[in-house]
Amino acid sequence: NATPVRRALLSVSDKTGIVEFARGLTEHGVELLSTGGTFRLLQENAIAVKEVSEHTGFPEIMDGRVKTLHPKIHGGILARRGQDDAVMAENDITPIDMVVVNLYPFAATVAKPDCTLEDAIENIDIGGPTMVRACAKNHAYTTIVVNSSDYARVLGELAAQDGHVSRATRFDLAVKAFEHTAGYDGAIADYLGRKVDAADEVFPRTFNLQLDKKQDMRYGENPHQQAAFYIDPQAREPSVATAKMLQGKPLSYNNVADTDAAFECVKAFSETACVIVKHANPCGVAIGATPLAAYDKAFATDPTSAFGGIIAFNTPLDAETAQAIIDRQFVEVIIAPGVSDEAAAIVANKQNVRLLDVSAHWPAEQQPALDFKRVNGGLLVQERDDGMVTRDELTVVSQRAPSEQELRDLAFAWRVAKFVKSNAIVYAKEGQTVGVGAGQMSRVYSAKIAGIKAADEGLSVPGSVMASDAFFPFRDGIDAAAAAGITAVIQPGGSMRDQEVIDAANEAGIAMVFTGMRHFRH
Ligand code: 93A
Repeated sequence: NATPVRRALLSVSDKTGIVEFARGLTEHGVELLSTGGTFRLLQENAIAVKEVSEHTGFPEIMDGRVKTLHPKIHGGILARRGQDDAVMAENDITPIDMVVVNLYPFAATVAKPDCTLEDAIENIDIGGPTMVRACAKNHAYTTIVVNSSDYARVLGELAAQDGHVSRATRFDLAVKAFEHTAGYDGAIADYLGRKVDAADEVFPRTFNLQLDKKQDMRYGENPHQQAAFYIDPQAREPSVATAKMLQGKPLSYNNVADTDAAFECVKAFSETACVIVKHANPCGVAIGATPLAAYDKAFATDPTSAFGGIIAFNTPLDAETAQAIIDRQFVEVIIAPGVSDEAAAIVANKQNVRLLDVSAHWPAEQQPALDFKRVNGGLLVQERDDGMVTRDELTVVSQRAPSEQELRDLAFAWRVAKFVKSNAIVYAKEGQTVGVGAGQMSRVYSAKIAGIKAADEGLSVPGSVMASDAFFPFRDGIDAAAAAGITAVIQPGGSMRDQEVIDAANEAGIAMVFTGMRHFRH
């Protein structure tokens, strides 16, 4: 095992807890070296400390750009104890057994709206990461501490192990140290990458995703695939990533994916709404006067698929709704912005149900976000589909204009269609999905499926409206809708054969509006 910690170098930007930690170190007989600001703080607190410049015999120069970059520092950190002793003695290098460093606050600096390129550059720490990496590399002999949350653990070990830090802890801290510097360089590359040709390049040249592991999973999409869930540590929007789990088995891979689909969809509504998702698609969506009314209607769309589904609300879960769900169906996940105590107690009768509360981040404030799609060997990156047309942006293209009720249903169906996998067809009536056709390779089949589902569940299609996530390439989709009794259609328009499609609508007395915006979702 390594020698006891005799000398430590402390150089921190974030000075949280450093005084107490330094004092603790001196109580174990550790000699302290420190840089300008850290040195002064320790001195003010009557802690025995020596300035790095005194140790090296070389002053801190260039406004601090060169303070610890010296062979007496790096030799002291990197020396292999036993093996390099002679060369150390020859060059008057004494060992440094512990390095306590956190870096210039680059991310916080560039997050400030008035940050200039010069500010950013000055906040690129060079000496800090150099020491961190040197010390982490030499963890067989040395201890690197980059996070104030580890101070107590280190002092605890010194106390328990007669001034030593265990090999396991030194190794663990070294891993954390490299994670720290990797994240740091990632943030710099990200920031500078965005500056390059910023005028015509929206996306940076390289992507550095720093994600923190939230949980390991028993398995992935299938039992033979291992999996874990990583989240963006900056995420503030209410989501499956920021949700608080109130009860239930750990979320599975498919649970997370489906909960995301359900909750992102229900967030799109300003009215009280409920979304039930199965296999990444909404199988029932409804708005209602109460959460229970919305749930009843959403469930009625497709009770068969709702079995084992994920249920999302955009209002707190109340007792009557919780009771209705538990009495009626097998449910994997319920997610809502708040859960009443009574509702929580009711769900507690089914311990396997995963109950997620997103109220900590509610109301939903949409942040600009990116979407990623993996392809073999790469990643497709795009802005999230945050587009949504308003009523005034709709163009009536049919002879008959939609009625007020039809317009409301068209707006509702359009909102749902955005969250259904393409080709997406949604039949809706009075704030309720009547049939959903998802993920078909041809639009006309999605339309047929929406109709079949409605018929199978005993819902009558006549009088419903239809939304299509992209334009109809041919009139057959409209003909099928007309045969089913659809009275109004919302779609982006923009097909070569738009006129043929409009003619089909007019022949059937269908009102049709164009959105001018499509919502593919694959
Ligand atoms: O400007 S630096 O890249 N040059 C250095 O030689 C150096 N050594 C330590 N920045 C350097 N540091 C950083 O100074 C540390 O990483 C730490 O964040 C900060 C502590 O400075 P002070 O003790 O003066 O507050």
